[in-house]
Amino acid sequence: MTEIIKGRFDGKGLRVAVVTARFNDVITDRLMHGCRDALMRHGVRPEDVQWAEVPGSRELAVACKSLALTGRFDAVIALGCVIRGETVHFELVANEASRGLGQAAVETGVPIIFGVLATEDLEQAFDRAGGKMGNAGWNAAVSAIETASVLERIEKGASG
Ligand code: INI
Repeated sequence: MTEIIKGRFDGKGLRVAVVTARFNDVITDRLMHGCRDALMRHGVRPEDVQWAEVPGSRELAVACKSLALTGRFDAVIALGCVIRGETVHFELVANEASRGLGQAAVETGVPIIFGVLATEDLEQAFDRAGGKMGNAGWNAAVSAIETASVLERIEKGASG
């Protein structure tokens, strides 16, 4: 029978880097707090987390890739917020962030988690940054822990 390789949600011993974009920091600060809360509650040690900040979401990919290439992290998390109502180049920034982060993950082999909100307006962003739709920073942290665990199991040849 085919076994399914599943991740664990125990973050003890996991080394994580979190890069936050400063643009729309009223939102990204909330994402960062949600992310930190989830990491700590899942057992990641504060001293095992490297925090970094970049100006905007367009800079996330290069910073995340650079951190991933150090070999010091099991997962890297990118946090940002792009709001359509506030920019004519919404698509450019959002697409660039998404494409760049995905490419960086595949190129480095390190999970780079996409915690970038792309919303129509500020209200939708608040909803997803600790409001009625939860906190995308929290979700990104949990995704990082699970994905790092799946990769570890694949590398060890373990399953189940
Ligand atoms: N960066 C964001 O993270 N969100 C945005 O909504 C945004 N807007 O509206 O333009 C934004 N722009 C800045 C961009 O990410 C870069 O920092 C900038 O272009 C310099 O490279």
